[in-house]
Amino acid sequence: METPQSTGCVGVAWGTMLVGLLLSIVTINGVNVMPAPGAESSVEMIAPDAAIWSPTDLDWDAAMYDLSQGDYSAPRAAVPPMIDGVGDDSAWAVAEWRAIQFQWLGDTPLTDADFMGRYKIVWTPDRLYYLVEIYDDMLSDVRADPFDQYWEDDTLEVFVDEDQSGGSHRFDHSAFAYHISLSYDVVDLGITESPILFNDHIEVQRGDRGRLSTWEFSVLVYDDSYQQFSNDNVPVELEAGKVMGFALAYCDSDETGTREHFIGTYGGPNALDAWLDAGLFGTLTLIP
Ligand SMILES: [Ca+2]
Ligand SMILES: [Ca+2]
Ligand SMILES: [Ca+2]
Ligand SMILES: [Ca+2]
Repeated sequence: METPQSTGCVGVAWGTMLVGLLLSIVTINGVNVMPAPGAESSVEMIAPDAAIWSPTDLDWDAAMYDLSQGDYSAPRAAVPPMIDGVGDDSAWAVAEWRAIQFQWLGDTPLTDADFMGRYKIVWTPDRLYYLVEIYDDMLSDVRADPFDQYWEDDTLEVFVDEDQSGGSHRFDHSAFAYHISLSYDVVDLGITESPILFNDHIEVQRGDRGRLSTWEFSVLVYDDSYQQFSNDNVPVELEAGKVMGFALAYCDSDETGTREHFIGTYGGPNALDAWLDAGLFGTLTLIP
């Protein structure tokens, strides 16, 4: 990863940019937390406080970039984390950081000033829990419609393949490719080959401190028997030793209103095809 030279130009750019956070924000321990879904997806552009949180402010261990190979061992949470966008829960203390570092898409090399990301995962029998920290110089969501080119706005993608079957999952539920928007809509393609909302699968809150966003969320895990039009789907009960396919990725849109970079938890020449092929995912192992 490159070392940023300056972020000053970004601060200037913000002065001329439409800045509107139409959703109300609450503050927890000094962290701005986006409210739960319910309001319209009306975020047009969110301006982080340029005065704080440059990449060099982050005390992130550079060694983590060498450790991540796209696999993760998630410890069981004795006490489930509170989904509030603040990562101070006891459960997170026992999980290790891994990096979101592989550039899957983008014409220009990624820089630390543009994007950095890391994550932790823990579990309970009921859910997976994720803590994801994203340093992004510009949060951008220019489409209020959650189905309108949802991958072109800033979006966190969560890939889950319950039985690690791999293979195609584009229009079925052999695996899920949840796209979480800045306003908490969760979208994936359904069996009708159209995007649908899966907001009931993921509970999420994001805390923003300057340009550092802490995404904290839980995921209900469904297997490939999931029925899109049924109300009787039952999440899988998780247990130690379970192995799943998983990945995380971030669609980074800044000035252009399109996905300028796409950064994931594993690498490889066909990494970008995660939305088509679950065989590319890393391995998530649940440990006691
Ligand atoms: Ca928390
Ligand atoms: Ca960026
Ligand atoms: Ca599967
Ligand atoms: Ca961005």
